[in-house]
Amino acid sequence: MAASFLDMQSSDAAHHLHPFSDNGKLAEQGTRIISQAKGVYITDAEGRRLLDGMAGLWCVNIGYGREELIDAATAQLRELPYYNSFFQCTTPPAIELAELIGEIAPAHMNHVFFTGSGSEANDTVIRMVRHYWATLGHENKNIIISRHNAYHGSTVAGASLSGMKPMHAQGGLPIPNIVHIDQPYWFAEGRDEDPQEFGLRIARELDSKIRELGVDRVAAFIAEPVQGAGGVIVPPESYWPEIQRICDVHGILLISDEVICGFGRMGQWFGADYYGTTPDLMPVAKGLSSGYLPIGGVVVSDRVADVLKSKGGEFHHGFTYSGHPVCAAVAVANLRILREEKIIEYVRDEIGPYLQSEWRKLGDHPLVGEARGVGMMAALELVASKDPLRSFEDAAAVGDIARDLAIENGLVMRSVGSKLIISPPLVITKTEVDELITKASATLDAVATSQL
Ligand code: PXG
Repeated sequence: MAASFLDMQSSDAAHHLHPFSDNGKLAEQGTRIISQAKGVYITDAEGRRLLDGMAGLWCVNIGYGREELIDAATAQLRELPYYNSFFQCTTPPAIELAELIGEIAPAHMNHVFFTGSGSEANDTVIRMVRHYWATLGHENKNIIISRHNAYHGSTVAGASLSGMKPMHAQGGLPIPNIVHIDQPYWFAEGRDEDPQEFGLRIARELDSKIRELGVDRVAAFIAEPVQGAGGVIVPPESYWPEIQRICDVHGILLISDEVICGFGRMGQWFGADYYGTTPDLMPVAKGLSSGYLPIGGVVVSDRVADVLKSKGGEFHHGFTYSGHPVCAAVAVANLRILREEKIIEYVRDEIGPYLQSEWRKLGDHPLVGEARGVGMMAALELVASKDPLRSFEDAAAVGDIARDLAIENGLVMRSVGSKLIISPPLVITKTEVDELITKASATLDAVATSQL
């Protein structure tokens, strides 16, 4: 017989250390045990059904329960559950997936290096970028510029590229030669300025930083098209073209971290397509397999791949699960669904615009300082007062209260400080969006009457 909910909870508290959690506190509070899911809904072990406004963790792009992915995994498990892509070997699903990614990626990107996750993808990015410049005879061109409040993963390399102070404080990060500049977060850091002017000014910090460090030292700039974990921070329109121009002028590599924005979330295959940039490298994960199995990778431009292949020699890097055949087979099935069911177009033309227009209406609520978003990701800035604009003193506490009230209302949202954010499955229907908005609105009312 299945263990009871309370038995499972206490067993979890006794043995399981959770990511990004205060595990002492969590053991006292008890975890929510999610046991089933279908479409855009998850069900917990107490039988409560919740609309999953976060698509798991920004990843279940095609929704839960797609038989095609289950069939692809079981067929591949029977045929060949594992083999590696080292030592002159490869497997049919890894070949097929690499080819498919080449087809959907921007025209100048035709290679992929597989990893198990987005963090491993960004570890790969650091090593590949440095190897690229060293191969060209520029050993000292090894500084990577990133941004404050960026999220690029949680390994030593990923956390170093990330711009999150609490992460750096644990374990003596960042590693050397990673430098951070400001983020294009207009609501929090630029409200006194015209948004487009602000976007340009922040982008030009990249230029100043390159000049300060010396172009012979700077290898690359890395950024998420839209910052996800930082709080769905959508840059002003002026930002990305200026970043691209600066990277081009100095000839440094542009890395577009597509772990969240990739595979349709912005109504294009990649965030780079949305903003019209031409990255040299794109770390990917999450939506690549819709989270059904762990797989990530780095999509590599011809500029970089040609150097690596023609004169890079052996790249001393790789993972046991690079190109794992079962994960790759599931990713192939996922990409076929995204393509054949025209889900990217659905986000671009129908459900994205609908979600955004309904979400903007939440901006009328007295607690909401800004309602923003793009495609299938959106944020609410909760404020103590709108006029004059005043933030909450304990931002994290407000966010946590709001998130818990959302769950009581049957909706999963994520809180980032005093922001409430969503990133639902791309296949969500208009009726389900209406339900999401109604529940988010009821949550705001409940927050307003709670003991803040
Ligand atoms: N880059 C970006 C842009 C990400 O969002 C990673 C890299 C790392 O991927 P892996 O697969 O190693 O987790 C991410 C991951 C959150 C949250 O709370 C976001 C992520 C991961 C965990 C939590 O919003 N993004």
